[in-house]
Amino acid sequence: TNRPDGVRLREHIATELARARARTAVLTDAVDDADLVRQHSPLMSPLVWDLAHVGNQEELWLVRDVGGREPVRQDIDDLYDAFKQPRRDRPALPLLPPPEARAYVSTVRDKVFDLLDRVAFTDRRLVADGFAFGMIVQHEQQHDETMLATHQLRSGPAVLDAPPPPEPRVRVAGEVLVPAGEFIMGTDTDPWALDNERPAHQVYLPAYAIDAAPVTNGAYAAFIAAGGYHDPRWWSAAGWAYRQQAGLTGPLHWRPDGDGWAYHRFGRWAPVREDEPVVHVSWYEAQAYAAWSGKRLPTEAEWEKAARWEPATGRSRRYPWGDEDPTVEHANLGQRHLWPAPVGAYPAGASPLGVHHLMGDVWEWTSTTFRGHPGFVAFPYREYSEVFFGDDYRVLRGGSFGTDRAACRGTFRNWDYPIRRQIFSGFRCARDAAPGEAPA
Ligand code: AVJ
Ligand code: FE
Repeated sequence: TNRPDGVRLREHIATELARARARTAVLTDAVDDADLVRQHSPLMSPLVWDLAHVGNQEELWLVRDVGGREPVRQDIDDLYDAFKQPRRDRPALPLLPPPEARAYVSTVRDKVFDLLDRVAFTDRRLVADGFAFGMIVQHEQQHDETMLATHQLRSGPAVLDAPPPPEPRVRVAGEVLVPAGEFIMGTDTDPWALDNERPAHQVYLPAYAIDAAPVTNGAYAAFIAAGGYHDPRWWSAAGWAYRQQAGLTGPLHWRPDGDGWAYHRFGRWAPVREDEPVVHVSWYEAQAYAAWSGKRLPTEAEWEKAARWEPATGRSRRYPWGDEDPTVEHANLGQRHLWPAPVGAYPAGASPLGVHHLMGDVWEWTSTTFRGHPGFVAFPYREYSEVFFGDDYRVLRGGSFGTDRAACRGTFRNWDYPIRRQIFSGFRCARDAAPGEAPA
């Protein structure tokens, strides 16, 4: 393995910790203190809870566990335990007020930088390759994405700004045929991969076709116009019940606008652009669209093979374009832009078979329920992923415009309830290949 030496690893960790904290600051300094303690939706925490929770997890795992240091604030552990405090109840808790929350996270961070200077990256699994630090970087970035979704639900004038995503550079349409065969799913070697991405294992898939791009707003609007939200034929029983009870008529944050639709994003209304991937749809809506179009959602394995399988060698890559970390040329990630890029904007991010927009833009729903890969071992704690295994959650892949590159790769797995749509979720469709079907 090309394990970086201690100095380079320390520098890398310091950079990633600082990058995450700068983003947390953007998200929490953009609004005033009254806004930080407010709950913008019962689905979300007040932003000030996310802030102190990020610091508390950093204290638990790095200061106390890796460092063996004295607690900074043991008295607040329960308040910031996501399992003890349901989201809807968090605003009523005696939370640290914003100035104290900021002071707390910065005290913890100072101790972590002190620890980082001294820690030995031994073979102890928690510290080998800087894993615990990488886990905490990813944790903060994941909460930053959650806070970005909270901003999207917030009412009031816009407070976040970013340049628009790039324009299309190539035409991308139709499907890509993936031949039958084995591929390696998951990883044993990515140093900061989380427990649910491990171990690497061989999976055989029959031939299938997968969309070259995520389903666009234009295609999704055609489903709405064709009466898709009023025809139970396309919906699962649970999906139809949810559609009826919630009164769904289109993606969250859309409203009719003349002949078309407008999309509310971070405090501003904009016309829905036809060539952008649709975002803010639930798994149930994605499944209904797929059925209406004569297809289905891809399985998680189908998504990963399309994203990682290298036909020339049979090996699996870290990303669709290769093993190098994402750059701005590859994918719309990291809150660099505040909405999905139009299809064809990232030709450098395509897979060898020509599948585009797999990383970034929108999280993609798959048909798969969240479970451990064969040989899964919970690490370092059952509560990161194992307690969510079962039939309740569906897996999402690929990351959105709000996902940082530290928390996104070809093996990275996200999960949520099939009714959820406040997340930056979209999808693409797939189908079984016809017998003898050859690439178009
Ligand atoms: C992997 C995005 C589902 O936000 O619930 C954050 C990540 N775990 N804190 C979540 C997570 C603990 C998790 N998701
Ligand atoms: Fe968390």
